[in-house]
Amino acid sequence: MIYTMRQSWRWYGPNDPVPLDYIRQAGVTDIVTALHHIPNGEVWTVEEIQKRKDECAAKGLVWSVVESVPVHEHIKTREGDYLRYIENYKQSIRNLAACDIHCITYNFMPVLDWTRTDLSWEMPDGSRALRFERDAFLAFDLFILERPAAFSEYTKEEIARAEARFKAMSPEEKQLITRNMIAGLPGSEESFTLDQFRAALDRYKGVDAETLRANLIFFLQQVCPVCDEVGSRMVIHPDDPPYPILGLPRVLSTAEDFRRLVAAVPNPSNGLNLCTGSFGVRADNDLPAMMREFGDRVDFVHLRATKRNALGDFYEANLLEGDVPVYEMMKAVFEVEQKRGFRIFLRPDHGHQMCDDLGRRSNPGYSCYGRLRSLAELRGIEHALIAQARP
Ligand code: CS2
Ligand code: MN
Repeated sequence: MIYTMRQSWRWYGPNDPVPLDYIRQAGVTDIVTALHHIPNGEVWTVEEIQKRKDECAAKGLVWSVVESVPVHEHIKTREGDYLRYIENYKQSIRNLAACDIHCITYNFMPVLDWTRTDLSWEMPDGSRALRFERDAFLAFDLFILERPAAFSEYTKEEIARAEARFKAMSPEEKQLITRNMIAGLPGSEESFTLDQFRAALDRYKGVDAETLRANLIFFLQQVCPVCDEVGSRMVIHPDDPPYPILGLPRVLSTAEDFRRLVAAVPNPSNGLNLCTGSFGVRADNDLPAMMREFGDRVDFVHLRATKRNALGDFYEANLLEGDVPVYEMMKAVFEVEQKRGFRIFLRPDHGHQMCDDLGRRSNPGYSCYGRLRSLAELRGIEHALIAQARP
């Protein structure tokens, strides 16, 4: 028997411009979604979960992965009502298991989920990509957000470059970058005004990386026993980008970060969502090696390729043209699957806006054709791996 990837696709629910009918035609079997309408910290009830499951089932699709049950900010800083939020989280885990959903994605990034300066960067072929431009990001941090500590965190040269970048920005560009940074990308359930954003950052003043790590460990020590009991797994999504930004601490950017997490919480339910696009922004992350090392705990993989330059900018490239060794990665996934006798959930992560995606509303990164293109390429690679594995 050959174990192959469980082809999955992220769907934002009934408001997603890419409907289930299209997703079905993409040929996937499994849906990755979340109950985005339930406020962060509240319990996901069996009724609400089942309702969403039924919607998927009506189209012949199975909701099997949650991305994400959001972790309330108070759990990350361990203050306020955090114990109640953890109890609620446990209840959501039990309720999801009751509906036969056992793979739960989450992240532990303070304040912001993923961050990009440009959501519609034109590629030479006319398609549009997500991009992180370091000078523009610094310009936002120093001269729009005006975060006081920022001036001591960057070098003189960086500040000078950011200032030049800022001065060259039109009012529209300033507005757009502000919106991209704080208005909330899909998946992040939070959006802010500049003042609210400053207040949210301020809440992390006394929280350094070791404190945040301790808070993550505490959280997992509470929820993992529940997962072990009901046969579920928490899979953490890496930081994006995988280094500190805006003075915020980071705890899941490298292989060593996950190693430390497993050492602290060895429960089998402590798992990883290996997102190649996020980890791949760092040249020191060896993705296939990470897949092999952590394979027993990786139930969910995001495939996407970023392309970085020496300045610290990166953009989301065509799947096979970025810095991510996609073939080697797929090979590692395939090997782990045979070793475990387990089919890993795998989805194309962000794709370009291309063809009919252009000029249509879509959640940034989650257009239809761009992801179809990546999925087709991934399938091709797996198809070849299967052929080679046959006796
Ligand atoms: C993003 C994130 O990289 C990604 O897939 O879409 O929003 C991701 O879903 C979360 O960080 C997971 O908790
Ligand atoms: Mn991802």
